[in-house]
Amino acid sequence: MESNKRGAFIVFEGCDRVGKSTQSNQLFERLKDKGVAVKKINFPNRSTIIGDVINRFLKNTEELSNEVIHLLFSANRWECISSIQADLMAGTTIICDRYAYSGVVYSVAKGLDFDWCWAPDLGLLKPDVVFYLKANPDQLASRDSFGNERYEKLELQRKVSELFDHFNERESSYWHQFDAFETKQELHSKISTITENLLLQVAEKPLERLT
Ligand code: NYM
Ligand code: MG
Repeated sequence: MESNKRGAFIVFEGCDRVGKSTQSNQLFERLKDKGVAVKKINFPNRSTIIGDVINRFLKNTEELSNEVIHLLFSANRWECISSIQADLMAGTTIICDRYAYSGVVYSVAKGLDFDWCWAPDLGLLKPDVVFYLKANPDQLASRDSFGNERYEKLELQRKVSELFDHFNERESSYWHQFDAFETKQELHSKISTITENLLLQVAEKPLERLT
């Protein structure tokens, strides 16, 4: 029987190595254990043709201009959006590691214009909630070393962090900021409480678009 209650669209955002994957996986496991229909996805989605180009760019085996890679990251969301919408409308909750906000902050950190960067993502589905894990990148660097991917550099992460703060203020009605240095368990418990309340309300909330 098809559920008439849509799923929730949940996004995790934050700098590299801040713990998004850990927290999104824990939330996914918890909802699954509770019998909630849930899927975990992430952007970039490296499994598509566009995602493969993005992957090569991130691994430094492909050079692309700032504008071109920006538009590919956005296109990578657009190519997945109809399947995300279908899942949500069928009652499946989506937990998404990074979304359009990452798209904007990494490109603006490299020097592109904010409005130009936001434009290609206009009209994508708007998340019901964004969990923003915040940490000072200088502290993150001492906690754990960055990997070899493009962007995993302290100077850039400092800019990225400021730009996420800007989004957190601008989109404050559905963003929740957390201190990434709280224990995994504390974070998980706060995030779960907000999610469980959201799941009760989501039936009455129409899906919106990014504006
Ligand atoms: N990234 C991710 C962007 O620059 N633009 C985007 O639109 C998205 C979704 O990709 N350093 C960057 C941020 C990360 C990198 O993501 C790979 P992850 O979550 O570290 O695998
Ligand atoms: Mg990363």
